[in-house]
Amino acid sequence: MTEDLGIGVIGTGMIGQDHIRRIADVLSGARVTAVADIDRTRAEEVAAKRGAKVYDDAGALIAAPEVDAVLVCSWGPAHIEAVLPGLEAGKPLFVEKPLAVSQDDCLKIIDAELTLGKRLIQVGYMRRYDAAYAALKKTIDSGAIGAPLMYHAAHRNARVPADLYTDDMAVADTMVHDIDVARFLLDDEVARIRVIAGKKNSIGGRLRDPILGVMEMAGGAVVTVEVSVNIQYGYDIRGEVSGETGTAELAEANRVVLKSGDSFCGRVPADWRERFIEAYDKELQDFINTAKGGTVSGPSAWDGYAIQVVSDAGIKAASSGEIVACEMVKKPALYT
Ligand code: NAD
Ligand code: ISE
Repeated sequence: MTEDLGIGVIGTGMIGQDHIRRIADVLSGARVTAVADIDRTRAEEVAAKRGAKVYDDAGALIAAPEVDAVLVCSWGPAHIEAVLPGLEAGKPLFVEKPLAVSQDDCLKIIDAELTLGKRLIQVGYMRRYDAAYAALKKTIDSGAIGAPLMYHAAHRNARVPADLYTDDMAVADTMVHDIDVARFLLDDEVARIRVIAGKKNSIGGRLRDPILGVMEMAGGAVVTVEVSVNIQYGYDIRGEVSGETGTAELAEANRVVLKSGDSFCGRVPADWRERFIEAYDKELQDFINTAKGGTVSGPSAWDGYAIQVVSDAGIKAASSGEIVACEMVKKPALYT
């Protein structure tokens, strides 16, 4: 395809609008031709700025002739109602995390892709496109620290909406990114998970915050992930791998270190949009480029499924205090 890819966006909330902005103002090779949202007024406002058509539901948008590819940016539980019809129509889909909210639905998506015999789904686990994580992966793969033995991560949000954010979301909405990164950096699947909630941050009200996820990978490496969602000072994402002969860690996210008086300091990003702005740009440019060729790359439906298994186990582990096994179906060859 030489002309611009026509993209239909389902869900025009926070991230839907951010992705529409980047397609229109930053990226190349695509334009937003259609939008749909259960909040029709919101969809119309967004469409008016971009000259896009408005559709009443996912199905109508997917069927529209000006839609070559679809971005699914609605709430997680609504993803499945867009993804299955999208696959049936044979249109490439960029699906924001989570792929779906149950393992059964993830497996239905995998089955539909297997029937097509090619990948049409890229899931929005954008950290794989972040320059710092890519450099960390390259360092591990180079052998510079020997075999990786442990990965320690911290995922700290400045704050979350007290009325909307739940204990389960600390795993299903937030820790899922670190689960993806652990699998990506260590090239392995999570075998077991335990979640510990210790002393509570009084700022979080009823929330169990922070929590610590402790995972054992199939090959034996150990992963720890701190999730704090009311840390106040900013959006702080950390990761360090200990290997047999050395360690490698993400550098600070800021580009400038200010030294003045007897101190030095740098900016902490406000939220994920600031911290991962370039990663979001890269993941969507990759989607546009590959979708034009009729298939996609990046985080796959398998990744979405494997993360869902660990997320479900993590939620169970958090409420029971037990170590919970992460049992997955056999990985189909399409995803190897
Ligand atoms: P949001 O609430 O701001 O927006 C969601 C939009 O989807 C709303 O406008 C809502 O009306 C619409 N919607 C809900 N159900 C719908 C349906 N059935 N059909 C059409 N529209 C529907 O939420 P958000 O923060 O933009 O999150 C959206 C998705 O993006 C979620 O899956 C979330 O996990 C994901 N997300 C990913 C990242 C990331 O870092 N990759 C960051 C934030 C959010
Ligand atoms: C949000 O949904 C995201 O995906 C962000 O990347 C994450 O940092 C945040 O905790 C989630 O709520």
